[in-house]
Amino acid sequence: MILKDQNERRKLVDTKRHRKPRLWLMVAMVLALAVGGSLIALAAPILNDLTHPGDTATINGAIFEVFTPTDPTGSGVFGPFVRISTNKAVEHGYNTDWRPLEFDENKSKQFTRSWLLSDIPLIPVDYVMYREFQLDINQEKKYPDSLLSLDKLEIYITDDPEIHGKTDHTFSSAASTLVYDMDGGGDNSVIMDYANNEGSGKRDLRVLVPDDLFDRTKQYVVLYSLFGEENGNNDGYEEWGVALYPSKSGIKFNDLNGNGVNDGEPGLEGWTIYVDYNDDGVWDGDEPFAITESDGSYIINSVGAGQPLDLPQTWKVREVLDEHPGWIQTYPASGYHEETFNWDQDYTDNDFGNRRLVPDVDVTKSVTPTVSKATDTVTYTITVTNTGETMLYKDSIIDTVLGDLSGSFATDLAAGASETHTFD
Ligand SMILES: [Ca+2]
Ligand SMILES: [Ca+2]
Ligand SMILES: [Ca+2]
Ligand SMILES: [Ca+2]
Repeated sequence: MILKDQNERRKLVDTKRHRKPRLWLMVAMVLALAVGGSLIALAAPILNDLTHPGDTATINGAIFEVFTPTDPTGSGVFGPFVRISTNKAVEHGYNTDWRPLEFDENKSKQFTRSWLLSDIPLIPVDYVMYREFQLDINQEKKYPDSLLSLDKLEIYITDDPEIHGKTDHTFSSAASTLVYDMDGGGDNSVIMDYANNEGSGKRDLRVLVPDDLFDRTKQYVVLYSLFGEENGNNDGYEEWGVALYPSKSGIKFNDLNGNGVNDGEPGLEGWTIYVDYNDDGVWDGDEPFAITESDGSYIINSVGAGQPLDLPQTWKVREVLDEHPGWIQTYPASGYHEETFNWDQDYTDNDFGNRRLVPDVDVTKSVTPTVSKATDTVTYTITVTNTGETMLYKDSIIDTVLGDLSGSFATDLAAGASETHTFD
């Protein structure tokens, strides 16, 4: 009973403790309204309260989410690319290979370095692709010191891994393009609480930036962030990076001879292959996928992204067959590949074979009586049989004597079925 009481009390304390930032948000909103009605442009930033598990905010098109993964920390799971570590209340920095570093970044190449766009995970949300960035914060445990604000987040692309000379929204050393700015649609801050996922390496926030903002001809991503203007930085570093998700790849082949084996047959382009997280046989909007290339190859990156589960996990990989009527799958025999996915692994040779069903038709015509004179009435019998493997869709049925008979026949004729009509 005592234990229960303690738990109850802790819950109460937690509830109380977490209520405060919500009030702040309301105050900020009231302030914003008040300022909006006056002529003085003294706008405080919009405070986005992301202090509770499950909190999300969409800021200038990017999705910010409180993130409390349970995976183990360290290499092989998380790839850091900029660590900001000072004891200053306000701290900032960006990733580059250039030394000396300009702001408050950790100088180790293990933690602050250039990062390829191709190594930023691509994940779907409602079938739209986003680039996923993750943030690990470290603060004092005790509220309100556990709170930290993220006040600036700017993401650039460039071809220079040693870019430097940061000024207002640009760099002096090399060309760059601003892809995303958290303050681009108005001044915003995100308030986070370290207590949600305590510990170094335990990430606290993930940010999803629409992939179509990124110019894929540029190689490197540069992420600049600033913390502590609203809720000051204290104990411990802040670090941005990416989860090292597993990938899945294979070839989709046109199994021309239908033997379920790839005999060097041509690839099939434009087919969707996906990881069926919920095993319902349907490609859902949050399930990672790839479209096969002209040679039939595909690679699904970021398997496991968006899932609250730690890896390893076992999931089935399927193709979307119903986007291709008239085709059947010949490989794998089960209809899917089943794979146990673990961090930072590439799973290959998950091939799919398909064959186009062969269409064929047979039409017969007979007449009674077989011998007649000009004034006799004769009856013609016409039979259409689907002798192919796939459904037939009627275009037209025209007889040289009887004319257009299309209206007498049904629109569809299943494989193996036949339809007979008589005409006088
Ligand atoms: Ca801001
Ligand atoms: Ca800190
Ligand atoms: Ca074959
Ligand atoms: Ca599914």
